[in-house]
Amino acid sequence: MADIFALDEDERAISETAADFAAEFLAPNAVEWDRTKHFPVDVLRKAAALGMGGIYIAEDVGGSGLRRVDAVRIFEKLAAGDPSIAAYLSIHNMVAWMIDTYGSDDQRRQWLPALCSMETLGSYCLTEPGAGSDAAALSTKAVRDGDTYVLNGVKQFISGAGESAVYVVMARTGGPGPSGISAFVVEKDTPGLSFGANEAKMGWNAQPTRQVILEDVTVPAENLLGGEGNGFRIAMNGLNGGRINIAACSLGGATAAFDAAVSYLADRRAFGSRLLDAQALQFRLADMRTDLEAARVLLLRAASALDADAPDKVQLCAMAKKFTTDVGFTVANDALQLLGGYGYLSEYGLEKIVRDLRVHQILEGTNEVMRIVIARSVVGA
Ligand code: FAD
Ligand code: 2MC
Repeated sequence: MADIFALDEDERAISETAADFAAEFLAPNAVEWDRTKHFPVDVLRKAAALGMGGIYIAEDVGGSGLRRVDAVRIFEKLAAGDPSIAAYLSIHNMVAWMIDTYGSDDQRRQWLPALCSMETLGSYCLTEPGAGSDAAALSTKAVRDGDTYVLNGVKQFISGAGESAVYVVMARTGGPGPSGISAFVVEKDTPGLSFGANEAKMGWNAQPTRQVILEDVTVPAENLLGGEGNGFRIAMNGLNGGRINIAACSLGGATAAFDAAVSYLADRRAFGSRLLDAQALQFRLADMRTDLEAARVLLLRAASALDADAPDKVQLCAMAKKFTTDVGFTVANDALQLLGGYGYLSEYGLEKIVRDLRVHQILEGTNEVMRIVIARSVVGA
């Protein structure tokens, strides 16, 4: 097995490309995009031109054909520039992967080239007002009518909604529970599809979050992905990769906050010396650095398990998501503390990172749900 900790020349080039992109196009604008709630689609398309619109999508439809270990390294680097934009890109990649993996050749050719170039953007629609953690209780309905399906329901908290052209929507075609759920591709211009207001949020302000409202939305039967009754499994398999990508976004954001704190402490003088010389603060930095490295190791372990389709991939992705997003938030919040009052000012960028990383403990499965997944693997349920 390849050593996931030793990067070869190609892997280093991929990682450096993402880091350079983040430094040039994301970091200088992140605070302003957060303040103005600007979703920079033009910059996303620039990332796509470098292959980041379809990182682990097959090359025949415009993807980059890379592995999950490459993807988490890319998302970590991008998030060091802006966690919110990196996280949207991760959701877009998850949507593209679901179509690539479960779609027919016709479906792949219909939607993936434009998704990979990010000429069109993708959104993932699982959560509903009445069904979040208990996703298999969703109530959006899809009823077969001749050569079409008619969808009715409301999806809640949908990232990219209103801007995306392609919505992968999980809806009920059968009885209660996971086996009654199917996945559909719904295009933005379909009559009956509308969007709620852009939610006012604590963080993730550089990407929109809206309800997706489906009122007698009629799609061709060919928009069904992977056959009736397979939607929940498709949604969950998408989320395994989504969870480690979000974790990578926490790692990148927290690493940027940590680096900023170290630089600040090296410059800041108090009580006759540099704050960086205070051993109490050095010990704090040592703990933060250790936690980040531990998170990185677990994340690469989970990504590698996903690449290998290992039997324990689901729980490893859940562990990496829980551990890394908790560590990421704590490290970013500690970094803010190390800047004293300046950490609290917007212009230093740290409070934005803390706000962005907070939601990673909630979405793509809350960290309580991650414990459910891990615990089931322990008790054998
Ligand atoms: P609930 O399920 O109501 O949970 C409330 C609390 O109870 C949580 O702390 C939860 O962990 C806890 N809890 C629930 N059940 C249990 C249990 N059995 N044991 C212990 N604790 C439990 N969804 C999408 O489908 N697509 C998106 O693009 C998307 N983007 C999002 C963007 C943002 C900014 C946000 C905030 C959310 C987004 N979501 C998206 C939704 C997100 O996945 C859900 O918010 C999340 O899964 C939790 O669901 P909920 O909010 O309904 O909370
Ligand atoms: N990977 C692959 N398959 C999975 C899976 C996973 N991660 N999780 C469940 N499955 C399969 C499972 O193996 C089972 O298959 P089978 O019928 O062949 O045995 C089937 O799916 C049903 O699973 P469960 O019996 O475990 O279903 P249950 O209703 O108990 O729920 C739970 C499981 C709680 C883990 C699931 O509902 C869940 O993950 N909830 C959280 C929802 C979530 O993550 N939402 C995120 C929305 S997206 C978002 O936030 C964004 C920002 C994009």
